[in-house]
Amino acid sequence: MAYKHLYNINSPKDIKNMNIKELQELSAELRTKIIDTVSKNGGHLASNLGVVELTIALHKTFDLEQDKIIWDVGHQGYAHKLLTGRRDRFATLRKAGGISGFINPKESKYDTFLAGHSSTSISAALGIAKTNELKGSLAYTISVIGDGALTGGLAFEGLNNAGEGTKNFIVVLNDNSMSINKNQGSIANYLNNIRSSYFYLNLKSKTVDILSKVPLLGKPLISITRAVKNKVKALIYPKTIFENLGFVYLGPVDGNNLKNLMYIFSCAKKMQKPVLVHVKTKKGKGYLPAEVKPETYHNYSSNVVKERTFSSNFGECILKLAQNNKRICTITAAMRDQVGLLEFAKQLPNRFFDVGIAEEHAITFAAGMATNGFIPVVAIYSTFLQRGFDQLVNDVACQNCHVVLAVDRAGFVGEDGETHQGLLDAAFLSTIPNTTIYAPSSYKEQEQCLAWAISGKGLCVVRYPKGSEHSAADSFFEPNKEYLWLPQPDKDILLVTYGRLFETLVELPERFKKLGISVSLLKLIKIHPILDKVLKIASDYRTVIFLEEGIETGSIAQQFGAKLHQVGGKTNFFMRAVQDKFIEQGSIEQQYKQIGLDIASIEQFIKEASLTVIKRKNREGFKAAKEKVQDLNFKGAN
Ligand SMILES: Cc1ncc(C[n+]2csc(CCOP(=O)(O)OP(=O)(O)O)c2C)c(N)n1
Repeated sequence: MAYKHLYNINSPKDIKNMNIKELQELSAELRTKIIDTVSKNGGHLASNLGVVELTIALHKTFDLEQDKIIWDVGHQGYAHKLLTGRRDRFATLRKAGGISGFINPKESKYDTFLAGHSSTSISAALGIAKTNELKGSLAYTISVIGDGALTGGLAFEGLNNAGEGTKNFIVVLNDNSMSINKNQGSIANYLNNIRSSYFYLNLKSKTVDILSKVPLLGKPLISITRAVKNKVKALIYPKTIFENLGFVYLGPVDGNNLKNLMYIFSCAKKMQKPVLVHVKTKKGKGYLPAEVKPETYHNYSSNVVKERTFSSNFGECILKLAQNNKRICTITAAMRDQVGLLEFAKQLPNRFFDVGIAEEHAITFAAGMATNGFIPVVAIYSTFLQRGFDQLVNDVACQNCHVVLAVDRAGFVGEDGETHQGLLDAAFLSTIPNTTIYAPSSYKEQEQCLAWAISGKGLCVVRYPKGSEHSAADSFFEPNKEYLWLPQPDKDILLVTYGRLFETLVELPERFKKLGISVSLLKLIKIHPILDKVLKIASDYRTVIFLEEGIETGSIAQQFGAKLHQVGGKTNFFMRAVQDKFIEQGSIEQQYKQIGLDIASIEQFIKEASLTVIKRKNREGFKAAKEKVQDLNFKGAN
């Protein structure tokens, strides 16, 4: 496609003089660019296609040099990025060092507030609006929130707070009746009811269109008609929940119609009260496969996705377990398909609960079920579980409820970047009393860990990574084992790890054998509490190296090292984990490399640790040992 307009737009001011026809052409160009890029790089295709007109209308109506848009979740910001000076870098979307797949203030002054997790935009926007008032600024603050994100409790905390007379504060409810899957719950039903009055505003804008063409009489007639219509509306429709919360409610309006949108936003600007503009958009708009199956194109992956994954395996295993145990229920917070529960939902619909984007609720809801004799299994991404920490502590663990967590996407997640990494769960979950954590690295282990968790006590966690098992994973499965120890004759070095990192290490013992260094492997499957047996094994080694795909502070590695120290002995302990930082987007391989957990860096790390071993073994001085290692230069190691 030849781009007529897109390459002339370098900042929001560049669309100010464009007419409606040009803006419509621009919509088509933005769609082409988005489809083209996402087909190569992956990304949130359907959500972005749905908001193209909405983005243009916001950019056209507001002055983004002072007004601020806060995008909820921030997954729908591609058109916004393309219109705010990032067009030429857009090909790097979701790549290491490139443009983030989410709104990110590090990238642009027009990205006001970092997002990735849902339902935060109203609170954040309100913080800005209130402090604008303190500053005496008349700038507008606009939160754009989806109907899915609106099911998150935090959104209502924000609405509750905002309704009290905040000026120049606009919430745009981007309603496409979809979360990732069909939106669930009473809020979805409620919005559906409002939507059935959809013809009303359409009619109104058509009337405005027609009347405005009548010479002289047109404008006065419009205002009379409006007054009558408002009266009629008040008679027919009860107040919306938003009006009851103190907002002026405008809508619903066709959110893929630029004229309608620009008209309604210009109305919203005139109100001296907080306004909620309800726009109805089509998810996937302009790309038929995404319009028909928006859930498939919600977060499209350009990588070949294997059929069997830890998520799908979880779904199969939990379905089998639940078919034999009527007390098992599953819970998801709006991620049914992604966590592998589609089949469960079909087969056992009464024991499947999609609670919407409501992770805190999901956990306390599970605790309630547990107190009533059921076994709830909450399937949740590691990153979103962070939302439920207090609920895990107080509602689950403190009263020792038996709740199972199936923690998906534990570890690096790749292209979704820093807001979606699953790097904290092992650390924070292991601080909670009455908690057991398993970290399977193969499908068979996952099945076994789930069975243990179901028959366990207290908070039982099974955490597993994004994607599929390692091709060698299956061969290391040993039934009923909570750890796997692959010893070498000499107790020089013990590599300890858990999860998918293990299988990448299995060739190292052979390589080091050639160098005269014995490297044994220990894989933890039960990672918390740390087993005494395992500590006993480790304490016999001269050097223990713990490798962990998680944050270092509070890590299992740190705890392991501390316990090893308590046990006594002369073991040298080293660890490598993610140090105090957020890991940006890239491929999972690049993220391993960044942290020094790729195989070459691990070899180097062992090499450095080997200095100590060689020094002890040969009773040589440090310098001589170092020379020896350099001399070896790991010939044949690659
Ligand atoms: C706290 C949290 N839970 C889950 C998600 C995963 N997630 C990303 S987008 C999305 C659906 C959002 O639906 P909606 O707000 O209606 O936006 P749409 O994609 O339909 O435009 C979900 C569940 C998330 N980002 N944050």
